Amino acid sequence: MENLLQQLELYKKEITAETANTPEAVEAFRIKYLGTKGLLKAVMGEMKNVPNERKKEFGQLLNEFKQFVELRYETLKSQHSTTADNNNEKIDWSLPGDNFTVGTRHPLSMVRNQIVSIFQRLGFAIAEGPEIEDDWHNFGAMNLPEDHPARDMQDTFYINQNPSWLLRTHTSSVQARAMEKQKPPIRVICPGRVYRNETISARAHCFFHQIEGLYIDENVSFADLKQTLYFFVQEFFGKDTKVRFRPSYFPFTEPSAEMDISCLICGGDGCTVCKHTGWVEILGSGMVHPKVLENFGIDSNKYTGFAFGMGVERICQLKYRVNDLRLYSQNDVRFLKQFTSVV
Ligand code: 2NL
Repeated sequence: MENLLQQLELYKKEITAETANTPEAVEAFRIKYLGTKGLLKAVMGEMKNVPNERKKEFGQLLNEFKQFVELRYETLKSQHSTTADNNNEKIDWSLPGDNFTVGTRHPLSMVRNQIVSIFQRLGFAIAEGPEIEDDWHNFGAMNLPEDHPARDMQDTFYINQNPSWLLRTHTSSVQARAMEKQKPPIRVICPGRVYRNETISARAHCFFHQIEGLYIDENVSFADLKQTLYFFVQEFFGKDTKVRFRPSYFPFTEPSAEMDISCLICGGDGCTVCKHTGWVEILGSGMVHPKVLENFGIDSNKYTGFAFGMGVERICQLKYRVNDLRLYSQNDVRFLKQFTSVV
């Protein structure tokens, strides 16, 4: 028994001499002395060899030894551990928390939401569709002939694995699907991303955002088209904004017209944005071509309709004077945080 006492003293010296100065060494210390196969377990096991009359005395000694080892371990751990809660470092729980920043809506989303909600107030319902389309919904149904240049590989992204699929080049494909599903009256507004095979520059991008509208019913006239788009301009750009329509051409509408608004920047006096004309183009429109209606089994003698399409980037550029299309998709926070979102 005196042997064991001596042994304990030697162990204490050894343990005091231990200098674990990395978190790994502290863990090795724990395993060596406090682990399930460690020294403390072995020493405690000696209790069974202690005669009954000395059990109390040895029990106390071994307990002290245990506390000694555990204290040494805690000391080493607090000196060399990596985790904050093991440090003796005091935490002031009353300090105010870190602020977290709330993001803002993307300028294109804000402008899209504003435009869409104006048309919703006129009774247009939002319609969406796939970005990967087939030739029929994107081109064929829209009265684009087989040899139309827009169908060219140079202008449209076709899917390699199956070239009868493509990335939609306008959101007209969504309206095509609406005409397929519904009978007139149809009144839909279709916001979405569209793709064109363009070299990326300040003025062109391989994808952009469009909003197209379609209204088909009995007795829908060109006057309805003009009044609807005029209302939109007054709501979006303000009551002082003037509009003008110029004849144009699209394969899917006849007659077709482009709409200009009086230049927001110079008020019509002439500046670089309006190229000194006082007017800027904002959308294309027209009466839905009878062939397009008949493609969906809509009787073009009974029903007429108007349609229009605008580029969200273009409208956003006019509203916020963004002069480089690439800014919209670079996700530079210095750009994005300049727009405080309300919608
Ligand atoms: C533009 C011109 C336009 C349409 C889009 C359309 C859709 C159907 C039927 C007929 Cl389903 N037309 N859409 C019509 C005229 C112009 O977009 O410059 N967009 C950026």
